[in-house]
Amino acid sequence: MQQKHKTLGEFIIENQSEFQYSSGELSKLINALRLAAKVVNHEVNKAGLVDVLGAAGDTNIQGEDQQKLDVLANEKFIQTLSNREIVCGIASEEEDDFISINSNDKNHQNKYVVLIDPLDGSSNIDVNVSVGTIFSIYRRVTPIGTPVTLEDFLQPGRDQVAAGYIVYGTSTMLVYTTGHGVNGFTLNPAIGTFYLSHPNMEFPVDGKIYSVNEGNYIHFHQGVKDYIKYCQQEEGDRPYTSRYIGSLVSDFHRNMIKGGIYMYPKSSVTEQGKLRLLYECNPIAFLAEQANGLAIGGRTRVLDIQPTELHQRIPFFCGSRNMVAKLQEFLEKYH
Ligand code: P6P
Repeated sequence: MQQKHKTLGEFIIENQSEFQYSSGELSKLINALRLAAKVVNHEVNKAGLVDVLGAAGDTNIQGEDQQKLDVLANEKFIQTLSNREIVCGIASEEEDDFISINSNDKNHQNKYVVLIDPLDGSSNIDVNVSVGTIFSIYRRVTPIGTPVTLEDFLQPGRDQVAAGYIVYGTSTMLVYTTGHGVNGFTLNPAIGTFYLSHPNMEFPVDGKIYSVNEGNYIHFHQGVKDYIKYCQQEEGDRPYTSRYIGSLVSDFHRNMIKGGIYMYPKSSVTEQGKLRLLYECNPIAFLAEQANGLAIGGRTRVLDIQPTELHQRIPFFCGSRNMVAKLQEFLEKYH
């Protein structure tokens, strides 16, 4: 069968051997995320009917409580993952603490934990701009059969077994890696099937797009300011184009296809940065490196950062290899 017409289900089965030591659980886990993505996609796509369905907090025309979409997305992903007893723990941007999934069957040997940002950029929903779900999967490090601990979640990004995102854009795509490259699947909403539309996704080594909220410019580190000015100078293939959607998944997805760099620096306002290490930066960094790009948290490789807190924030820069390397030159000047 041609690569491009393969469904996500067929792709998972064909690549089962990639999931080292997995007895099919990781495949079941990716399948569960696929199901939850379709449910959330349905809700996101009808969000524009708020006047008809009622805004969050109201009761909709069916008399149901209308939930905020990020709360609903959180519930759908947690429910889907918990019901199938394929994970032993879940951490979410929407949950203060991690959730331990106590399996009923004592012999059940769940060995994976999932960390998730159920609906990143959800403030864009009200203005009909694309949003995304980001997920990160690890093998637990504490003994199988015992309740998970914080240690199972505070693992460096280099130990992820899989990571990916769903982007709810002009079309809905699921993009993920298990450490063997990055593959993108587009949903055919008419039949609810994801098809392999972007095999072996890779960042162009160079790019001409920079993505940053320039409204924060005055608060940035001098090295970041100098790099932004470098992007704007008229020389060689510059000035570059500025594109910033305000949705990490969307900016990252576009830059991976076209080439570019995404930056969320720390600043005098956000002293640690804004993005969360565990369920935003680590999964996106894993994808970036698997797509021949780079991801740094300033002077360090994101995937080498040892997490200390569930919701910790870091400065985040990722994208085309040569663009991130050039930024690093500017950052090094001031250390
Ligand atoms: P700002 C969305 O809230 C998010 O976490 C990312 O998806 C996005 O890139 C960034 O924050 C936008 O933040 O401060 O520029 O509005």
